Amino acid sequence: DKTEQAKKRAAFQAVDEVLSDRQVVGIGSGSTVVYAVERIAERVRSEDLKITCVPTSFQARELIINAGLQLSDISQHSNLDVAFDGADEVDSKLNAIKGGGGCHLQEKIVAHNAKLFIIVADFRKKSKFLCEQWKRGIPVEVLPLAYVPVMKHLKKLNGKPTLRKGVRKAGPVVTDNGNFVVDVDFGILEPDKLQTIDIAMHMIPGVIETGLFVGMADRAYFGMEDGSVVVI
Ligand code: DER
Repeated sequence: DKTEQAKKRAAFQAVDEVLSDRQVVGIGSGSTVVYAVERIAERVRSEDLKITCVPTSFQARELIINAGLQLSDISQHSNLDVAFDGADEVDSKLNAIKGGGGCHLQEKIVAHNAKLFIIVADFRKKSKFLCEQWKRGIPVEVLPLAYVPVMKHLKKLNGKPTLRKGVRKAGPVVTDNGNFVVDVDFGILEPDKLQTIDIAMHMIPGVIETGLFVGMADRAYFGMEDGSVVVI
């Protein structure tokens, strides 16, 4: 369908333009990055590239293994050449909301330690401001024992926090790191407000990481509905 084709075109173009031999590559989480891994594996085989992959989640680790790519970790490769990842929404200044899949903690660590952080997404993620289209709030990874006071402090920041519940699992979602996810709605977020909100959330003891990727992305590839790919 249109969205899957858009994801694939964005991911393939990003990999074709950025991937080169002997790189250490961060592999993000979600459904769009699946196409990036598909293209990386294709190029590794056809061009005999030496690529080392660092995962950002259990899902990413499985993707790397199943694609037959070289698996490593952030301890052995803490200076990545590039990280490819999806996003829930990207604004015109390349700020992003991530964590829709509950994997933003490891994604942010990998993105922060990559020379180039590349977002691949479909047209639904391209916005002027954050939370214009993405209406599920900012994902925040929270220490389980502290989630009640953390929710209280997020409300004091004028956020509307919701503990993310499992779908086919009773009780809250538990991340790959054993923590909870709280989604916080702050309404539409202009770029110049993001840093302040991100820092304020980080100051709450028990908040482990937020899904606000402020000024972290170097480039974003969007697969558009008309079949084109827009790069910002
Ligand atoms: O959870 C995440 O951060 C994912 O990268 C998510 O934001 C993108 O998932 P998608 O590619 O399935 O839309």
